Amino acid sequence: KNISIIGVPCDYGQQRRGVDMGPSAIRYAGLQERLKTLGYDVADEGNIQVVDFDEVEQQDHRLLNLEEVVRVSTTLAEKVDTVVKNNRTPLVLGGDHSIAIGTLAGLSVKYKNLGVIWFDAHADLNTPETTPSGNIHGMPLATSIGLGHERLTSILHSEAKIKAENIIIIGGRSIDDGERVLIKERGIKVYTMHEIDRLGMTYVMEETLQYFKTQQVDGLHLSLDLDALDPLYTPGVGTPVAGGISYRESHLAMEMIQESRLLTSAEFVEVNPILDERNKTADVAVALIGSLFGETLV
Ligand code: DIR
Ligand code: MN
Ligand code: MN
Ligand code: MN
Repeated sequence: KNISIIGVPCDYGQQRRGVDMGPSAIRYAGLQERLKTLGYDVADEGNIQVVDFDEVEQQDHRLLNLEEVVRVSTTLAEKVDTVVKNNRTPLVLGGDHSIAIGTLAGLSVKYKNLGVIWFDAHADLNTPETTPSGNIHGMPLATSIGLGHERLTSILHSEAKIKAENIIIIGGRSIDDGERVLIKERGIKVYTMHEIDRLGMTYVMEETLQYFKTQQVDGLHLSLDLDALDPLYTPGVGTPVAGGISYRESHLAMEMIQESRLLTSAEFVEVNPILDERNKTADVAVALIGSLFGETLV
């Protein structure tokens, strides 16, 4: 029962400032105490160093802040790899979702058949060719299956970091045209809000966890973008989308992941305190982390 917290104060994957304060907001919401109460040995590894300058000279409008994202991803990947080698569970705090490029690269050193649960309103499957925004936080899943700019796909090593068949996206409701094509081409599994409404979260999670058992994954990573939840509960995110996962549905999902005993790492991203209401979104993040790591109601 060892957890290592890694903060990544990165806001280079999108264009709204403030998400770099996410790690502080989540820590301030009582993360360490919450995990210690559950009996974990918690080590806070501090933050990955992110050079803070908001004027970047050369800009490729399809890959904004590319060099900065590459630098953060590389440092984070090495850190995650070290934590895993020390037999500790990495818990990564964002920062925008571009940081998942580094997290997954780091995990790929040990885990060769990693399962990934991607809780998000978005699919994050854009490439420089399909991106409507140029924001790299819309690209981490595509990058991790080996698609996109070589500088991003070759972090730590040049192979794909995860397999397309080992990805399950949950909560999708804002998916771009290019992402739809990729989802069909690669057969990527997506439970949109439609399936969650129709089948219920219990069924969705049972099927998800059963799938990863059948795939005999050697690890399971949860990448949770707070915009997966309805903005009613998590207003402090850069790209809120109405009609999201409810507070209880999200907790149920966390509790079921805990029950499965499959989880080997997690990351919580896109908390933006500037856009938030009294740290509400960070509070929800910490409550979800509590459920994910074993808090129960009685
Ligand atoms: C959109 C937004 N699909 C893009 N992506 C976001 O810019 O690629 N991901 N917000 O979390
Ligand atoms: Mn900044
Ligand atoms: Mn995302
Ligand atoms: Mn999102």
